[in-house]
Amino acid sequence: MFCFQCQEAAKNEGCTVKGVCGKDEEVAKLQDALVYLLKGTGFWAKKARQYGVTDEEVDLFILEGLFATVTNVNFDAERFVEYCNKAADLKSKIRDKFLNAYKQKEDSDFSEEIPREAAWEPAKTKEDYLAKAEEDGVLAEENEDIRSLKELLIYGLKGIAAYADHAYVLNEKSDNIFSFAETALAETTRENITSEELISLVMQAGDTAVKAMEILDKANTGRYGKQEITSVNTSLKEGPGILVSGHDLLDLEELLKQTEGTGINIYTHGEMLPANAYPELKKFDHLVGNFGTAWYNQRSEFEEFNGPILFTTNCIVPPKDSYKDRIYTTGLVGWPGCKHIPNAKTGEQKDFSSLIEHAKQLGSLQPQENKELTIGFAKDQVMELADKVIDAVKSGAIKRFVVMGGCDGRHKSREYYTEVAKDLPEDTVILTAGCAKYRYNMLDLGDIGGIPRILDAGQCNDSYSLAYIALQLKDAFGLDDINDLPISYDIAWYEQKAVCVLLALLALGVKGIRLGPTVPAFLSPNVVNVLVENFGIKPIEDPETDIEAMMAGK
Ligand code: FSO
Ligand code: SF4
Repeated sequence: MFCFQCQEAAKNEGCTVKGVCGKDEEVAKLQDALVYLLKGTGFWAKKARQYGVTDEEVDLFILEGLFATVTNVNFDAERFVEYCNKAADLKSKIRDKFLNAYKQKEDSDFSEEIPREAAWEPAKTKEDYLAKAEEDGVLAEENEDIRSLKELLIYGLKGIAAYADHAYVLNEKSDNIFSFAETALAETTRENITSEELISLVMQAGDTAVKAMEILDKANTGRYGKQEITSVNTSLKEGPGILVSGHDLLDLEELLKQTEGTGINIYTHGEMLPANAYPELKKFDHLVGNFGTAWYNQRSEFEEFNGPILFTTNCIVPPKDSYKDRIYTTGLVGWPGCKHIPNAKTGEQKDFSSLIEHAKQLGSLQPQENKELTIGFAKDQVMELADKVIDAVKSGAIKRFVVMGGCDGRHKSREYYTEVAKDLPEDTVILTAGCAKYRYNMLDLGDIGGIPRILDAGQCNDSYSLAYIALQLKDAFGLDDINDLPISYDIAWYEQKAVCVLLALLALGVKGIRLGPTVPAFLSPNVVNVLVENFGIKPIEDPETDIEAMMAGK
């Protein structure tokens, strides 16, 4: 196998025998085969669009297929065989629609050369998919820079797909996103594509990432209201409980409805924490708080939580036998041997009854001493404080904002982010989103004139809020350039949604981002140079050096 899509790629080069995440060779190859089929599907879907033909089943499956291959989402080989089969069927479906439309319009059969991804007719067996991945995996592209740019594009697209899929289940969609995903996939099949063309596509991916986060924000706030400043309980209470992880607010909402009046308490974990700040979710009294921290701590935290655990999206890590029977997956998540709750029919809710029965059987959790965490500083809430924030900047009470959003992860080097948070001068405010916050959100950093020194906007997709706040401040201060604001970016990345967020920030014109804890293994030295020269991206150094530089606006 070969995979280098996340920050924890072995030796910061690539996983070759087994993934650090737990992905085995078979699943890695099936994921490669799926992406290969999606590229072929994208080729035909792009052609069809040129003839006015679209197919929403195809558009949606492209998002779902890409999302399923994000790090830590799905480890179940059988599910990937099913996804590959579906991709092959939909590829044929959209191809046939295009061929018909072409013939009708051109009065002849389509006879142009087609790329191998579009031409492949799999035998629809696991063996065939594995053989294809062996012959045509990531390393099949020999030019290191082209490979690097293609993968940067595909990984950004995986993040876009995840956010667009979350929006879709909440009835928000964008044809521009479908169309861009198909174009980008199709373009990666071109043998003669140049670096310049790929860089242009990567920039367009950044614009599309902004759009994806924007529609997801609209979907979330439209259905659940604007996040409110909320003090969240972070300890266990008497009574049975279910822990909900991942990012899918609709799954959480349906589970809350189905557990109302049962005596079962619902807790969030990891990236589900911000759910506690949405009025239409916090109105459920039995949403009692958040338990645990970032995704990689689940192997110890889930042992402590004696109830069922529902994974709605990433990040699942290899479960221990001590709690494996309490793990339930849903949506695109999968782990072999763990119970999976299937999608509902259109217009119906998912059936969580097995999970609910399991919680009742397991009985009460072990109560703990209460601790609180303050969240809910997404764009609308911060804008309500805008006057206060602007005054504090003008008076010099706030010298600088430091955006420390992104992901948390296993590496010890991520202690850097705790140290930076602790050592930043007291006239700084940290803006955060994503699971990166768990490195410092329990620190008591106080406030500046009532403005907390850590403002948590929510999930990683709520980085949109952080960009929005920056753009509003730019206008409020009458500046021409977002980079003239007293804001530094010290971003932590782990998986492909963070790649999407990074591309979004670049598309918004943000320069001088620090990216850590390591520079992505999939970026070739030449591609790193392009990012350094055009956007001033830099690696992190030590906390002291970086704090000094950031305070000097560098
Ligand atoms: Fe991070 Fe990833 Fe969002 Fe996590 S982008 S690692 S649990 O998925 O979620 O902040
Ligand atoms: Fe390795 Fe990351 Fe790929 Fe998993 S997703 S196999 S840890 S590079």
